Amino acid sequence: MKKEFVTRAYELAKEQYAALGVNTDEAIAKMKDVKISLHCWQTDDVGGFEKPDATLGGGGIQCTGNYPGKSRSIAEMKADLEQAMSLLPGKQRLNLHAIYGDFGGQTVDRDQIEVKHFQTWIDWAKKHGIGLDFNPTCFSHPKSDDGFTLSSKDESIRKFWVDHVKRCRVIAAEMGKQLGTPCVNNIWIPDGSKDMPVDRGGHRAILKKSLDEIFEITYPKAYLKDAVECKLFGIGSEAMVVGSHEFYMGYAMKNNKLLCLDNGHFHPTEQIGDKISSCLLYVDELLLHVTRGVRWDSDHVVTFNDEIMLIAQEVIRCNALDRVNVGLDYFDGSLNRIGAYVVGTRAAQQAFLFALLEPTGLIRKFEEAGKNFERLAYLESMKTMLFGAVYDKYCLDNNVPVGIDYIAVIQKYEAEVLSKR
Ligand code: RNT
Ligand code: ZN
Repeated sequence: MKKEFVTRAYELAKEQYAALGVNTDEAIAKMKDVKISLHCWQTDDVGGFEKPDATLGGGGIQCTGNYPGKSRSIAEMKADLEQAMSLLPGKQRLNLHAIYGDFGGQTVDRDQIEVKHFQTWIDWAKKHGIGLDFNPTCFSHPKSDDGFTLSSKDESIRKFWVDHVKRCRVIAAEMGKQLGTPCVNNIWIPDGSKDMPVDRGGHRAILKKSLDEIFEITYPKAYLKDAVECKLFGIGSEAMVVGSHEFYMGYAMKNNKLLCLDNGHFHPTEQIGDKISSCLLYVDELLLHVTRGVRWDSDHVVTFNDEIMLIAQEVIRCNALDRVNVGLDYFDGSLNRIGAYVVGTRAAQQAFLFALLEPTGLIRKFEEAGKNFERLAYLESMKTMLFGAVYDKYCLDNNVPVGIDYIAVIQKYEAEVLSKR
């Protein structure tokens, strides 16, 4: 898109927002604090680079679609991430799962992973000036096949996963230390039961015990932030998920951990945007897993929809950008995967920029005066303001393609790189 066109449209938008007391330049400047953590697993449908190859399974999560071009090695994954990041304004972070270590063709079981297996990732992140986040991988493994990991009644299995997660914390803390920005290590486990269990309590007590063991060692918060992720149900764990919302909300509050809210993990009409202001009263920080569930936790590519808008609005309205860590968590194998990153990340960024452009103080006055029509009219009118021109200016300022211009770049990468895989 022509630079001159973007600038002209922005001038109009700036005037339009200024009439409501909103400073668009300030909103754009504030976007430097919106650092979205890109989930590496969209490049390869959560496959990982272990030997022997793990295939996504045993976790109640599923990636559908077989669009060609998924990454098959760390080199390809890095190239894909660099391509995606080159099309995104601002700085992102990278969120790694433990199955993406640089294992050099060796078989390294999950309870054996070490910092050295992730040093090349740390160096890569350093080179790009980005932070890393991390996740234990407690699925896609023979020891997760019976559906229980940290809450398993089989002591050897439980111990194996406790060891894995402990090692992940060592690695994550080292990532944070070397990169000078805390690494969020997020624990999600698949544990649950397809049909009605009679010992929900037993498994939850075991999970609590495992977490207590895992967190025995403390690391400086400047290096490591521990998060725990709840879920309502998964495929094969429809009747009970051990790590439910109440379980982790309680655990995070009591032990001052980050609570991870994934917007695919609740009843379809529940809004995690509504939960943010409550949770922030009781925990220091949150981790958000931003996704798009269609009828279930289907992990579709994020779009600029009401759900994501409410999430971003509540973070901004609560003035909590510095207490909310934002990561993406979707995996769709049915479309160009680089495109999936760019569409989803841009949508999440747009939600934050949109929220930063809200004249919240003005609307709150209507609310407090009981003027509900005026409040609704303002909220609706915000949707048709010249918002796109402000996001375009943000892209222009960051020297990345504006509007639809990134599509051609991705098509070229597909023709030259992805289609040859
Ligand atoms: C699964 C959780 C979890 C995973 C990733 C791959 O339902 O959302 O966060 O998606 O760990
Ligand atoms: Zn998640």
